[in-house]
Amino acid sequence: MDKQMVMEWAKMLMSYKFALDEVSTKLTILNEELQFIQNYNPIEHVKTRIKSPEGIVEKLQRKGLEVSKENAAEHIRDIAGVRVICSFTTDVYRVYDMIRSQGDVEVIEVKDYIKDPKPNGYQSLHLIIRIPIFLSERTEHVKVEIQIRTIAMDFWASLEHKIYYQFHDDMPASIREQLKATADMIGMLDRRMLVLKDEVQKFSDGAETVKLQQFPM
Ligand code: 0O2
Repeated sequence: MDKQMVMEWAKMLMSYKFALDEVSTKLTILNEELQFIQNYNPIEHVKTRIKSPEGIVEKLQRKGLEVSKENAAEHIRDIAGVRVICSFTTDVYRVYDMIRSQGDVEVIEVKDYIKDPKPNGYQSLHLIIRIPIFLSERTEHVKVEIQIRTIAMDFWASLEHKIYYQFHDDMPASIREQLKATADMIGMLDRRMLVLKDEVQKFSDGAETVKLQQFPM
């Protein structure tokens, strides 16, 4: 890359960084508002990352595309990535609903790997959104990939990612099978946790009624 090209790529990546800042702020506002009005926050934590120039070049080459800024912007949709970690599966869809109902967010694609897990067991809800960022002399519309999943799904995906990088496409069948079995356990764990949450909720609703009976308004 010559100096001019490096400058152009740096400028492009800056726009993605601003898009990540915007999405992070949106998520923080939603979480803090729900904490305030319902004493409940659906988001455990948020991680953001910008794909490295090397990662972008590698993905363009893998897709058989010429390495250019234009191709990157058009074909690589996860240059800006946000990972939202929730406690429960219901929170995942709640966060999705809140994101898609924002006026300046355009949802381009949804892949629901929770409803239909990948053959290896991977579960997560993936969105590609486009949001405007307002610069000094123009407005740009930038794509951001958002992965929303539970703590349990994230635990599995992080470990699977490390194991995958050790073997790439040569993963021994026994390891693949064990990973799939653990992914099924993760699904079961999330369903059990949801049942438990509903039961706990019933207890706190009951406690609330008792409190109201003791202190009539
Ligand atoms: P990294 O290093 O996390 O960025 P596309 O990006 O749309 O061209 P694809 O595969 O159709 O390609 O997109 P998809 O299915 O939405 O998955 C994109 C990202 O989801 C991956 O990015 C991973 O972060 C994550 N992901 C998808 N499948 C798996 C999986 O089986 N295991 C784990 N651990 N993560 C997965 P990258 O660019 O591959 O990697």
